[in-house]
Amino acid sequence: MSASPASCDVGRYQSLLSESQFIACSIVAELDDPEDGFPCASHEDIIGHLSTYVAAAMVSSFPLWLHHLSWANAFMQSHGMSQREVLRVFQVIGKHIVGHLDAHAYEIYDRGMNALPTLPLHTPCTRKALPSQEVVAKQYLDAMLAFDKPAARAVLLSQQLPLEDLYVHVIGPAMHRVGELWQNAKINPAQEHFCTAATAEFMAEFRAEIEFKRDGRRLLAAAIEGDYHDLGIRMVTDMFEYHGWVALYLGANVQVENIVSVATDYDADVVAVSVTMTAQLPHVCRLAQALQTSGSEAKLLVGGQPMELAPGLDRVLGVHGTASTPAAAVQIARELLVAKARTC
Ligand code: B12
Repeated sequence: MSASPASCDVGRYQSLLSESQFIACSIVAELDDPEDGFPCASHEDIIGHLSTYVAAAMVSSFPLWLHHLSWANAFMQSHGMSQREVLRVFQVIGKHIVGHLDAHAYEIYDRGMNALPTLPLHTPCTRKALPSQEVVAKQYLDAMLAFDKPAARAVLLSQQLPLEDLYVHVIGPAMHRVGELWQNAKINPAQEHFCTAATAEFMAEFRAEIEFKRDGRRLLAAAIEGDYHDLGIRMVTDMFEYHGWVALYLGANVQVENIVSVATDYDADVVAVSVTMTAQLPHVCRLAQALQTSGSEAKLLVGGQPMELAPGLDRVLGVHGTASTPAAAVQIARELLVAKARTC
């Protein structure tokens, strides 16, 4: 099983990417016009919209762009902007980028603009606990939002669930719900930070219980450059270790060049990379290309939110496989290695 060559073309958007700081300044200046009386949009926010748009266009994915617009619409309105103001932000962005895009890329932007006024303000969380675990996930969430760490820990321990179930059906849905509450301004960032920190601590505690029966297969795991979300890839790594793999875990925001050099030096069988923010997809594309030219024989698995939102993205990015749960990731890795052994 070999990866198809990437069909994402990072170079095509280079002018937009390299000039995005400058373009964002012009957009912020236009939105900030005092005569307009319009609330200020931050430079950081505009860069976020621009880089997400470029990434979605680069992989020709309207669903990824629509998802971002939907997220931004809900986020901006729950933080005090009107629908008219949200529309204006994206109109001004469109005006400043149109000269940098070909017709196909601009069509994706334009379709999004047409859809924007019709997007629902509440997009329910897609990551649901199994009905049997819903109560547990809710109890865990409530304890964490109340900053009650002992109660949250007790909820997790009370069920004696297998690690995969605990991760996928309790902790995962609870963290996705934390994101939804933050997005809709229902909790403050400190609560979100506490939930993440406490969850990471619990996961470290459970990991210490894993009985290692190592069989020599080697995993290298990281969250891609620019991406600070690392709980998901930590779960994936734990599951590989649970199944006997030796894992080298590099954490969040790891530069493409470093992933490639460690994959070669460490002689990884599989490189597992997480991407949560669509804006970081160009780095995944660069990684797939760099790994291929490095001579490393490692298979590249990529997972995370955009991979779930846009089926087939693994082929566009030129990676070997994707999965939405840790156990499925281990299974795919096994299959990739079996297929590799057959072709050797
Ligand atoms: C905690 C959190 C943070 C923390 C992360 C800390 C950490 N150490 O991870 C911090 C505060 C740093 C953060 C920052 C930001 N965040 Co944040 N964050 C979250 C939150 C609430 C939880 C993430 C999480 O742990 N999820 C639980 C894990 C288990 O789920 P998962 O990642 O989906 O992983 C599963 C699968 O995808 C899969 N998987 C994952 N990786 C891999 C890899 C492989 C190889 C495979 C096979 C499978 C696989 O397996 C996992 C288990 O099933 C999410 C909400 C959400 N929907 O996830 C928002 C969320 C992702 N963040 C969001 C945003 C906007 C941001 C910021 C831009 C906010 C800001 N303005 O600063 C920044 C971006 C920073 C960056 N550049 O990365 C948005 C993204 C919106 C969008 N447009 O998509 C979300 C969705 C919140 C929301 N609803 O608005 N965030």
